[in-house]
Amino acid sequence: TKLNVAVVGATGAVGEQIIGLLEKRDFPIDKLKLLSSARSAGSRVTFKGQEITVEEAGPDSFEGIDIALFSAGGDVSKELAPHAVRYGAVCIDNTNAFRMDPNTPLVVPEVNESKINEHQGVIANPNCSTIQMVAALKPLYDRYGISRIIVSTYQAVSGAGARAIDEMKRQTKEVLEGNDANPDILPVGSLPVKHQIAFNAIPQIDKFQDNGYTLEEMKMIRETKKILDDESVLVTATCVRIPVVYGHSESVYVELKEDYNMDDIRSLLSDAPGITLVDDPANQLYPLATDAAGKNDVFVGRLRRDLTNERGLNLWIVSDNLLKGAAWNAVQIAEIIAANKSK
Ligand code: 11C
Repeated sequence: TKLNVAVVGATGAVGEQIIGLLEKRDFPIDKLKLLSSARSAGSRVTFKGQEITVEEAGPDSFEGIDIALFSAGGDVSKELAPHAVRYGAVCIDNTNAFRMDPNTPLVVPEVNESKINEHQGVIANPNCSTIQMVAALKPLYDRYGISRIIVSTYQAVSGAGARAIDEMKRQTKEVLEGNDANPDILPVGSLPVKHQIAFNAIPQIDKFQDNGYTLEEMKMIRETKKILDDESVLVTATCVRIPVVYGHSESVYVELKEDYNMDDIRSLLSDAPGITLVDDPANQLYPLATDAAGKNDVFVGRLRRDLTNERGLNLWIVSDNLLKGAAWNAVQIAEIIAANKSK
């Protein structure tokens, strides 16, 4: 069966990757509809050798659409996803709009694929930094149980959108030429205070919440529990923006519920779908953002038993935030829906 697919936010950093993956994966598409804000409407995108004109998204853009992939910001999803559902489409939403809604499955196929079937029109794609962490930890969770996770992230600027990439490049040039960086976008476009990202590390991603954590940190905490379907897992996070273009890196301390064997951990990770183990310190091999960029997998390395806790394990988890962290996870879900429809 061939499906009619809509991409909302088609000209954004994630939208572009979604379109690229639909082509690369030869997704069974009958008609591809590309939608955006009024600002980007009218631009042309090439898909399988054909030019498609991007149209302005509105409540009536979804007639005949089977699957709608949203990545145009939470407000757009909140406004338009209900209309897409009204027209009978299944929405795969990349934003924060519906993730914690009890009626919306929050899906990472390697972790909880079966939740896809429980959707009531919308399936939420988790936050990028959450996806790569839970995908890597799932095999350990299944085998040993997890009592606690302490994560610190080193996140790429592309997570803040295409404009943030340009901003980092511009600032780098300015600073190298001896000028002021003149920060304009990061850490949060809509807040008045801006910080330099070139040659810097900013311990703020998204807005601060009343508890002193940022929204990005709270997303990692809440979404991890929902995806693992286990409120008892203790999670704390510190999220940091660094001057990398593609690929979020994470230092993760995980406390397992049972005594573990390191060789077993290695084979669990080696055998896990979507995970690539890169862990050979003798040859200085470990996951790097520059190697993960452009790839769909989650890369795991620097495995070592914690020196302060026998059941503690430290790892380094890296993945392309626009691919597994967003577009690839969404297209994976779309592929599963497409396969179910043609059964
Ligand atoms: C970042 N994680 O790196 C964010 C981007 O909730 O989907 C993704 C925001 C989201 O800035």
